[in-house]
Amino acid sequence: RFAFNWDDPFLLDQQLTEEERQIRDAAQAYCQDQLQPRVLKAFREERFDREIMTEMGALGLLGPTVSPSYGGAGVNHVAYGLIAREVERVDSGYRSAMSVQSSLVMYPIEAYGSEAQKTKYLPKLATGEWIGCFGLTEPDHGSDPGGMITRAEKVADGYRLTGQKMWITNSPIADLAVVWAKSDAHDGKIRGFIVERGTPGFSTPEIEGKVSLRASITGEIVLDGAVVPEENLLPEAEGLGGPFGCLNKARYGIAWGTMGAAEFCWHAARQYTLDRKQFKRPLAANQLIQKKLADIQTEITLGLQGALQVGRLMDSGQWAPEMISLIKRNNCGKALDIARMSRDMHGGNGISDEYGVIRHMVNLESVNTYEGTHDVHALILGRAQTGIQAFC
Ligand code: TGC
Ligand code: FAD
Repeated sequence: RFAFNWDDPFLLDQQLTEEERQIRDAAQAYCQDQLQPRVLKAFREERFDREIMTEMGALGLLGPTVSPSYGGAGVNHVAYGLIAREVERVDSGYRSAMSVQSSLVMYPIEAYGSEAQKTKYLPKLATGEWIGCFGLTEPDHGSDPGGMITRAEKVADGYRLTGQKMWITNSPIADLAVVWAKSDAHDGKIRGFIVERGTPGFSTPEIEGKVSLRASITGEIVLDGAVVPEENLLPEAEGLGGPFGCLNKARYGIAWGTMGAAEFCWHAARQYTLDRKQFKRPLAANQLIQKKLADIQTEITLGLQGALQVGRLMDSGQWAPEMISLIKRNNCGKALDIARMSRDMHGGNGISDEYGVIRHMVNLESVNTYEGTHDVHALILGRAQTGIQAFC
């Protein structure tokens, strides 16, 4: 009889290449040695340590799919997913910082930027010397970014940007922002602009009091007539396809990342219920507990297998955005259910931040909402199979 591996039932490890395993192991060692010991305090104090970005940069974890000519590691999508899984095993907030920098800042500069923009920005972003943020959401336009009111007006020396972006990961500490605005000079079409810190009229007030993702820093972007030079327009992106192209990459990473958070909760619940005795025997001896563990194991195994398959399809150029909606939606939703279940299996201890599970649970509430809510991805999938657009 072939041995069953309880924590890797479908032998995911065996489906990876040697290089992918090495990248996963290096990311895991950093995350467990350097991030895990910091996260409790960071979450309690609602604090993001700036040096995490330079540490990640030194290990090649920022913009890992970006070409080495611009400072990236040039690895495949599966390796990027494996990194996201290891970072989010510690905290979704750390994965947020990493994936915004990689997929929402470095990717658009590489995919839509001029040669001068790539040379100027990507190497500094890859090392973490510079931090970037991505401004799409507005106070009155979240799920419906096409309704944005931020405007770019052509002026002699470039573009004047006016508007407000809301809920922007990394913005208070960002050295540059990739901002999406409707441009008068381009028939009102959405265009992307690189706005550097220090530009008059550009400010990034912090949003405080988050109950979720407290180890990640979030803010607004206020554009009060901020003028950027002509060369800061991303030349190769026009329309909503520009920001959505970046979201495809980030949503894919989230599908892997959430499985890392779920795995943390699973392993914690298994160990806790093996160790804790009630009614003179381990909690894990009860059928109800074992059913929960079986459900968790099943969902994580299937979720990881789905993420791996979509990664392989992305690497071979056979992917569609709807595949990403499917795994982003399912893996976020399942991870949130698993974190809640794990919290419950820890009893009263489960509400203490010392055990980590309630931190993952509240973090995953944000992850289920950002990058397209759970229901918005259902509507994308509903449209794809009925041909009927339900959201407007
Ligand atoms: P729709 O008519 O569907 O499409 C408009 C144009 O965009 C193109 N497009 C895509 N292109 C590439 N990839 C995709 N996934 C695409 N989806 C759409 C489409 O082909 C079309 O192009 P064209 O040339 O024909 O004009 O647009 P809609 O306005 O009806 O869209 C509706 C909907 C619901 C699908 C969309 O608006 C949506 O996805 N909403 C969710 C918004 C969202 O995800 N926001 C994320 C903000 S960033 C963030 O949350 C970062 S958190 C990061 C962290 O901390 O980790
Ligand atoms: P709404 O769109 O108002 O949705 C509210 C509810 O209504 C949801 O349940 C939604 O599913 C539902 N709903 C909406 N439309 C429909 C419909 N047509 N049919 C049925 N139900 C519908 N954005 C950025 O641009 N950059 C970032 O870096 C970034 N980071 C973020 C970090 C955090 C911590 C958070 C919480 C958000 C972040 N966001 C960012 C914003 C995020 O993408 C939005 O919050 C998300 O897209 C949802 O938009 P909303 O909050 O306006 O909710």
